[in-house]
Amino acid sequence: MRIKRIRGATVVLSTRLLAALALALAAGAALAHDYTFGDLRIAHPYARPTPPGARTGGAYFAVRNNGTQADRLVRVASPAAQSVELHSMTMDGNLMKMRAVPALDIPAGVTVTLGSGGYHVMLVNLAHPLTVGSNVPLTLTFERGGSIDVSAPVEAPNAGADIAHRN
Ligand SMILES: [Cu+2]
Repeated sequence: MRIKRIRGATVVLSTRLLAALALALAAGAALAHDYTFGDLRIAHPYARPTPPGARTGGAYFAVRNNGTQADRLVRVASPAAQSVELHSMTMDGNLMKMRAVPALDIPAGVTVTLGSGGYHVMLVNLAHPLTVGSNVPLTLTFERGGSIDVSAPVEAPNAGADIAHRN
């Protein structure tokens, strides 16, 4: 909880609002890609372009759990790839290790961001390369919250800083 004084008036900014603002800033101009369903909010899904011949690609988003009970992301599906896996990435000395995780915990009141901390959606055996401007449909399934279809635009790595970006 942070309290700010403006001209004698006390403005109380809730931690939830601050988190939302932080998320909004992180997501930049791509806020239009938000999906709210039940207690969950999916912010700024995106995928990265892949070079020709690449078999795998990565997709990312943030999940906010506004509820009072923990949830879990248990499955991601996409017609863009033969299979879709949830991965964590950790450093083992100088070695980057990716491993499949069966589910991703989304605690109550918490935003879990794929892309930071090493979590990502791995698209395995892509149907075709992911090109900037195309969209990757993803179906996210949560243990409590159920399933939602989102569209992840393929964005170049610097697109987050591009204020003119819109889809
Ligand atoms: Cu991976």
